[in-house]
Amino acid sequence: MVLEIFLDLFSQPCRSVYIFAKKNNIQFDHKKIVLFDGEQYSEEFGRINLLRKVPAIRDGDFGLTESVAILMYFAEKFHTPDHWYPADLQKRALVNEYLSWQHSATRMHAAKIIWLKLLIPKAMEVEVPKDKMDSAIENLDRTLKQFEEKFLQDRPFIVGDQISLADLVAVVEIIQPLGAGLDVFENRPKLRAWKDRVREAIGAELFDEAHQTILSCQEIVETMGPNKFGELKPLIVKYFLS
Ligand SMILES: N[C@@H](CCC(=O)N[C@@H](CS)C(=O)NCC(=O)O)C(=O)O
Repeated sequence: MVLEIFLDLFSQPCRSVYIFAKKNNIQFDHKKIVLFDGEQYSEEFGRINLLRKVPAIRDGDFGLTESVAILMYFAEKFHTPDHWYPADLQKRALVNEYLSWQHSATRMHAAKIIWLKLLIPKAMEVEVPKDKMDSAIENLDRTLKQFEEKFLQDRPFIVGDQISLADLVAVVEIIQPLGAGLDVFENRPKLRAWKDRVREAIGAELFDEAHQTILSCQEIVETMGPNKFGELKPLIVKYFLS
């Protein structure tokens, strides 16, 4: 049975799984889930992931969710080149260190920007108080500084000279604010140079294809009808603004 991967490329964790699978020639059936249309709440998708989140996979009878777990499963199952998830104990520990840190840092703070700067004000037409936006930017700035100083230092990639799962998971998150028009690479030459190296290591064509949806997000929002997000709107607004 062919491997099925459930994805919406608007989502950062989905992009990491998509890029990793494509880059490593892993054959899969791409099941598209449109989050903006609430497809994660369908009965059918509930059978794939009770948590109603993408990415998720079905590999025969086996189901798995959580991008980091999926990436590690692919690395082991398909014996991808060692640099992605090194066998060396300490190198692997450094990849794990970043993957553990990012949940409450890059993931949390970069993801927030697109909601506060674009989706809530433009797609939901709800005003975002200035102090909320300012504090989100402050948190992102602090996180990116920590990323550069602790995880990147003066190395080409997070774990030395070659790209690993840590760089892949990092880059998809760090790019997300660009979708709302916030260029995180401006005035951050070290971060930009790292992003360019990651893009080159992945391959520009695949990298750009995977990021096409998020980088067109401002245009996508323009074409959305007034009732986008429907009954989820109050929940989303409460989550981000209260
Ligand atoms: N920790 C999970 C996060 C997955 C996640 O938050 N996915 C979001 C898109 S980025 C989602 O599916 N959201 C749908 C919803 O919450 O309704 C992972 O890394 O896979």
